[in-house]
Amino acid sequence: EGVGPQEYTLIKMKVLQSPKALSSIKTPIYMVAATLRPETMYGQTNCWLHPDIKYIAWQTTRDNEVWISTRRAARNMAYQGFTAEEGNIVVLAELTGQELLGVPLSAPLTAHKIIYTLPMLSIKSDKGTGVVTSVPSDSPDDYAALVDLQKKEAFRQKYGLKDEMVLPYEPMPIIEVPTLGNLSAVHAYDTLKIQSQNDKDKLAEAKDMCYLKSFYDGVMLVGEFSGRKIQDIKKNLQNRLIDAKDADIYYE
Ligand code: A2H
Repeated sequence: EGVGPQEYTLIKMKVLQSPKALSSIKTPIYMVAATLRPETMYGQTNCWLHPDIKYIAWQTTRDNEVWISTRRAARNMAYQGFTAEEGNIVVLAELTGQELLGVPLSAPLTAHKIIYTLPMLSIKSDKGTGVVTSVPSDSPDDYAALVDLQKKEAFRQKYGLKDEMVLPYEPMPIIEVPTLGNLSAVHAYDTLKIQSQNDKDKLAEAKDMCYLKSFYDGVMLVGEFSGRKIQDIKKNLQNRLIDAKDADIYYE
């Protein structure tokens, strides 16, 4: 990790139907995912939460919206102008990721009208917001976790997920990466014969294979910046998302 603070793009994913624990909240609720790759949002297929991590729903000053993140991230955001009183979070509910699974969301740029919150076991509680947006075409971690859920009915059942929340969602080609093709994460997963999201060493290798190459040589295949290099359009795309109130910037 570098010396300075890390800048994340916060992607806002609107809760379309509140889980019971949040039914008293009448203002719009968003899951906020921290990403380094806003240009991949065209390929979102779901949102990851860790079943055992605690999340809070808290009041922001952004159009009265309620956001869901870890308490740690909310505390940081309270010093970045997201709350009425600096340093103070107004907590409306606290719940585990498990209680928030299977929730339908609407997310920016993806072709899917509805995506669902699903469990991922490698999420860290001390990074970003604890909410991760899933782009299985370009992230080996995301692809491995999605395949695990698709292959194992028992895994879906354990978390009370319906098949239609998981099975129809396949990686979509959004970025062409030289030598890795248009589904770079799938290519790496297959080449390295990764078995599951627990295959830590091979997943680290897969990420080495994909990330730098995608960032420096990747070319957009979809959307407004189709045909352009990722590194040239990343900031533009981030600004578009922010202007549309679909995203914000968060530092930690
Ligand atoms: B990235 P860094 Cl397509 N636990 O977004 C585990 N992983 C987390 C996390 C947490 N608490 N918070 C964020 N992340 C993921 C997209 C993406 C990402 C693609 C390709 C690479 C990539 C879609 N998932 O990250 O440790 C998020 O996944 C490459 C590292 O701060 C976030 O960006 O460097 C990235 O890890 C932040 O990781």
